[in-house]
Amino acid sequence: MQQAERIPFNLADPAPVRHDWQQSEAEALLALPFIDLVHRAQAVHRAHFDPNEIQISSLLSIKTGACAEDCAYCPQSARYDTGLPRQELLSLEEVLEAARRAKAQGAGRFCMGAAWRSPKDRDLERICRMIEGVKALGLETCVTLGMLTETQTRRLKEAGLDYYNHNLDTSEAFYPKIISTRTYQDRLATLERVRAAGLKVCCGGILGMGESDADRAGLLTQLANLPEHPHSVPINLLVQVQGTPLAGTEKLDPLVFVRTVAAARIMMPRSRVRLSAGRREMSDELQALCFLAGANSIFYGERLLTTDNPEAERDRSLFRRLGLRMAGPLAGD
Ligand code: SAM
Ligand code: DTB
Ligand code: SF4
Repeated sequence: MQQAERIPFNLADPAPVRHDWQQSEAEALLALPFIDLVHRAQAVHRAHFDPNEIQISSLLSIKTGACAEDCAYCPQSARYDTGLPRQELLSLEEVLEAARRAKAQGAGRFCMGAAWRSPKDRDLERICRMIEGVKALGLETCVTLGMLTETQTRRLKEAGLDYYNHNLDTSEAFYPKIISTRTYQDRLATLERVRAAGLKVCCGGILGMGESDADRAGLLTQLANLPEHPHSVPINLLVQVQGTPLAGTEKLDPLVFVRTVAAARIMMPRSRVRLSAGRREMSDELQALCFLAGANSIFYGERLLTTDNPEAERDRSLFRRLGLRMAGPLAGD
């Protein structure tokens, strides 16, 4: 607690952008009295954003299941029997049809996810056509395809891609308990190639995997100390899927989830902090607390990649009750 009190906090300049966060500072932030923490986060939020505006992204799984990786949370790994039907790479027309529907529902960004360790060059060219087509509809584009080479990041940039999603998922210390088939350093190397190609980075993690406060602080410290803060920071709550090793993990205290959102807002003041997977399990009140703590983006639409998201009508009603507005298409960040 004492350490957090020493973290400079000036209401007149609440949100300095820093890249030199210490793990101990992040831990101290997470341990602040809840009201102090949320107040700080809301002050930071208001210094950079309209607090009543939420950015809206829609997700589509363009290649589903049969993934070679062993991510312990993921229903798409070929190593776990989750009963998920596999689906090869969708056609361009199928993707554009889904993007048109997302736009009609109010999405500003369309995110396409593929269950790959890394894309083959032949597949990447098909993805480039999808990016061009989605952009032509007037949507921002995001893809998440696994690890990339330098040439691949360049091809994606040339195709007009706006964002690349590649999560660190958790702290470096906890990571080996979750994934063994690729390293934390592999992830950092892909993120560096994405940044160097001039793509915007979308990078965050998952909470509720049995990690500790120190792990949550470690994840936020890694994210905030990247050469540039990620433009978008998805904070996912683990969606527990039967058949994955993490099914049955003890549920995270929802207030710890809110605390982590608040600390993310304080440590990455200009980033879009996205309340991502797991909203279906959250009450309206918990989501409202997350928005108060500085979350200002959601995934919208009935489906995430392979699991359910809240019904669009439930979200519209929540937004009405909270007086929140959806940021228009191309509002970006
Ligand atoms: N295969 C690529 C990769 O992993 O880099 C891209 C798709 S992968 C499904 C994208 C992200 O979704 C993962 O990094 C993870 O953070 C998130 N995710 C996957 N399964 C999840 C689950 N059950 N609950 C919460 N987040 C999940
Ligand atoms: C992110 O951080 N969360 C999204 C998106 N990036 C690709 C994925 C959530 C997946 C949840 C489990 C599923 O639906 O398969
Ligand atoms: Fe494969 Fe991505 Fe799932 Fe890991 S998170 S198993 S890489 S689809």
